Amino acid sequence: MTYEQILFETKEGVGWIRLNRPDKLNALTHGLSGEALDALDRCAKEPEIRAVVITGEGRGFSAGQDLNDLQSPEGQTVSVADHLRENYNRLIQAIVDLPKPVVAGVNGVAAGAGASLTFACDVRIASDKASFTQAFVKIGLVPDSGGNWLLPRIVGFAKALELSMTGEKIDAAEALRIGLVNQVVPADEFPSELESYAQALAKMPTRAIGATKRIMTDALHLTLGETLEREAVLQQEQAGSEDFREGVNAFMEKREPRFTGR
Ligand code: LHQ
Repeated sequence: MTYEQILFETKEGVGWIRLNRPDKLNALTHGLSGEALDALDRCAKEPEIRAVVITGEGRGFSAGQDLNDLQSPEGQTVSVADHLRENYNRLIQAIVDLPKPVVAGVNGVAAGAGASLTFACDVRIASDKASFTQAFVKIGLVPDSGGNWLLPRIVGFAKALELSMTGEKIDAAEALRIGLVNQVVPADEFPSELESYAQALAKMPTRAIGATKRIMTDALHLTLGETLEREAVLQQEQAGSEDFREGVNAFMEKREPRFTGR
């Protein structure tokens, strides 16, 4: 697939997905969602990719649904439910299911489904120019793209509900204070910090990270007993990995481990 609305490259173990409609603050279209989904699929399948970054070109991360793109190519108004099923639901599920770490590099404003996209990622690194708004309510909609499931799990129910009912735009400092982002970096250092962060993740034991992500997400709806059993099975799998052998050997030999993701 050739990409027109995203940029995609692989660099030193990191798959970079850059939303690329800067004039529209990377507002999401059907085309952009399809391209991002294709790129995520490549990131999942290509073994040399061991961490993924989703970020935005220009001054925005993503302004959410492109409000000019709610018609089919034939000019018909599309069913919103079908639009969500076909685009955002698949995108959010693909990020959460991807068995590798996914970092949102939040360079600027993230609104509506654009904000949900960052919530689906495992880590949010923000520029001090970033902001977040659950913009849905401002146009008479409910949060979508997993916002009702993901945001309360990140910041807690009360804050998630408040942000969703008011649509208030919060800046990076407030996002850090409420635990919505993991780190805030000055805008001029943001590209290099984001790259270093992602490269460090790409050198870690990828399989263990993928499994951690999976079990912690599953544990949200499991009992303690079920989780303990799931841990036993998953740990057995990890114990057969090359990275486990390397990790233990490196510890014994008092040297830095060289993980390969196998
Ligand atoms: C945009 C957009 C945009 C098009 C800025 N579309 N052009 C799912 C299924 C079906 C239905 C609908 O929704 C959904 C899920 C959703 O995501 S709903 C939420 C949709 N998003 C919004 O309602 C956010 C609308 N945008 C804004 O509130 C502001 O633009 C934010 C707060 C994001 C940024 O404000 P500013 O920094 O002041 O920038 P701006 O407003 O001046 O925008 C810059 C340009 O981007 C401007 O174009 P122009 O040609 O005038 O320079 C905007 O029209 C365009 N743009 N968001 N969603």
